[in-house]
Amino acid sequence: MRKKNNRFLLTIALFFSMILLSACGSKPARYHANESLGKQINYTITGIEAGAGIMSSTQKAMKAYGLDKGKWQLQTSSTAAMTSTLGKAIKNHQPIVVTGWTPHWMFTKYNLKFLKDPKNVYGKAEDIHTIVRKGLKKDKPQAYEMLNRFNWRPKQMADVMLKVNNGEDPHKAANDWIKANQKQVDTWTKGIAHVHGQSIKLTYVAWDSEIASTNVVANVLRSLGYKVEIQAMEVQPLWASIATNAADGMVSAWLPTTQGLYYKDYKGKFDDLGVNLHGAKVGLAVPTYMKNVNTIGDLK
Ligand code: PBE
Repeated sequence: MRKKNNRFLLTIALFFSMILLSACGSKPARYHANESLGKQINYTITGIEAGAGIMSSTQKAMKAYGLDKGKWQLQTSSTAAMTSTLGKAIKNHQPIVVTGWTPHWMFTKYNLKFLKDPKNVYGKAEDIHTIVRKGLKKDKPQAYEMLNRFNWRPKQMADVMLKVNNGEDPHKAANDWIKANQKQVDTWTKGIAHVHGQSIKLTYVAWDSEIASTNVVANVLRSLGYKVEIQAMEVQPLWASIATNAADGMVSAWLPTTQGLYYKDYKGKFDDLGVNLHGAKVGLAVPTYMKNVNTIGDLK
């Protein structure tokens, strides 16, 4: 009798815990064009690493468009977590707002749109600059000259990024790209004398765009005879590494808006070699199926 009773209780307990589990594990609802978006996404913008320029720009945008008053929040995470959350949301046709930028494979892989930014908080088109330490020109003139000439187009950077995203080793993806674009690469090195094992250090942030550009540049410097070390770090230390001469250069400066604060902070302590990629873009992005959300003001 007692045994039977126990078994009965156990069955009941199991039954309720299953209900509880399925309730907790239930997916958020699909996007509803005619309901308040804020409610649907818990008033949350899915962001990336804390130090990223796009995060401070987004804080500014939230103020400018009145999203700070009350419930809206910008969630700090990582680029990998953001793209994975984005991928899952799209698979389930759910609403999501992310900090987005191009060049990046997220715009190749998913149907996304930038939200219009009539107040121009994120700036229009962004450029990526090459920044080197003071004194590099004198100490390593050949490397300086190559870094000074380095420039490519968004589509080219995206090609390398997509390969890396598909699992190819960045060093190899960079070399494949160099082989396929040898003519262009030759214009970066033409007439520059080879060195013999001089070392040089480039720093970068491990964003896909910067992994692509840094590996390409590192391999080209290697072809000139340099022993190249590349080191990944957070954004603020990246700028500090150049300003304090701990590293020789970097090709990852998104300007004038995105990393403008760091540029201002360290001004006078680095050499700006100018634009290596023209026409990058930064902002808030949503899947294209979010038909009624087209400008940042629509989030309110
Ligand atoms: N990003 C990608 C960076 C620059 C490269 C847009 C995430 C940022 O500082 O926000």
